[in-house]
Amino acid sequence: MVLTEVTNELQTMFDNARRISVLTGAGISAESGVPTFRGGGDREMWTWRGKHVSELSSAELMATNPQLVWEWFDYRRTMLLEAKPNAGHLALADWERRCEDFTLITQNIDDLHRAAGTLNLLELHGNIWRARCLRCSSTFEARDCPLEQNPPLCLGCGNAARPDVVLFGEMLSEGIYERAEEASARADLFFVIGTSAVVYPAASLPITAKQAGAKVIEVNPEATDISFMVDVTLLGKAGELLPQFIKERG
Ligand code: BJW
Ligand code: ZN
Repeated sequence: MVLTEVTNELQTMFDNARRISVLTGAGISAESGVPTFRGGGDREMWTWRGKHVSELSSAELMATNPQLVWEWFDYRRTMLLEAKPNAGHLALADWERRCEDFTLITQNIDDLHRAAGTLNLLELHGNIWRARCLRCSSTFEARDCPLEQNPPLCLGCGNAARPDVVLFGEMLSEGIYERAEEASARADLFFVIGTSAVVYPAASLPITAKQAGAKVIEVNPEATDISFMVDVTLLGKAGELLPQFIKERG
C-alpha cells in the first residue's frame, strides 16, 4: 500500500503497537542539510575531490592514506557543526517517550538522533565525533574541528587514531548487529526511514522484522530496493510525515 499521508488506519496501527523499532539512514538528516550518499536524481554516489564515498570511506584507503580519510571526515564534521535535529529526529525522540519498548537503529554517524533526545539508540556504523586508537583500540571523543592534529593521537597510549566508524569492507562492532536483529525480531511495528536499503547487513533488518511478524512501514520520498516487501510505503519527507503520527492523536 502506497500512501502520502498518515491515514486513520495507519494511525490505529501506530497507536496499538507496543513494540516499535526503527531503522534510519541518511535521508532522515537530509532536512537538516546533511547530504545523503545516494538517491535523488541520478542515484550517483557522493563524491569529494573526485573520489566516490565507496573509495573514501573504505578500509583500503584507511590502510594506505589515513590522513586523507581524516580530511574527508573533517570536511563532513565541519558541515555537521551547523546541523541541528529536524522535525523527523524530534518526532522519533517523542515516540520513544510514548512507547514502552522502543529501539532506534541508525546507520547514521552524525549524532543527530542523540542531539534530538533519543536514548535507546544503536549506531550501527559508529559515530563521527569519536576516534579509535589503531594500537590499543580504546575509543575517545574527538570533537575538535578542524582537527588540531591529523591523525589525532590516542589519549591513553599516544598512538595514531582513526574515526570510530564502520567503513566499507569492515565488520560492525561486536554485538551491535545482534542487538539490532533482536530489536527487529521483537517489534510489532518496524519503520524503515530515509535509507536506500542497499548496504548490508543493515538492509537485512526489515526482512528480519517482517519474517518475525512485524508490519513494516517505509518512509521515503522514493521507492527503494525493499519497497516490494513492505506493508506500507509512506511516500514523502520524514520531517513532514513522522510528526503526523503524534499530531493526529490530539
Ligand atoms: C529521504 C529524505 C527525506 C532523502 N526523508 N527520506 C551482502 C550483500 C551485498 C554486499 C554486502 C553484503 N554484506 C556486506 C556487503 C558489502 C558492503 C555492502 O553492503 N555493499 C553494498 C553497497 C553492496 N557492506 C559492508 O562492507 C559492511 N560490512 C560488512 O558487512 O562486514 C562484514 C564482512 C566484512 C568483511 C568480509 C566479510 C564480511 C559495512 C558497511 C558500512 C557502510 N558504511 C557507510 C560509510 C560509513 C562511514 C561514512 O559515513 O563515511 O555507511 S556506507 C554509507 O551507506 C554509510 C551509510 O550509513 C550507508 C547507508 O546509506 P543510507 O543511509 O541508506 O543513505 P543513502 O544515501 O543510500 O539513502 C538515502 C535515502 O534517503 C534515499 O532512499 C532517499 O530517497 C532518502 N531520502 N531525503 C526521508 N527528507
Ligand atoms: Zn591507544
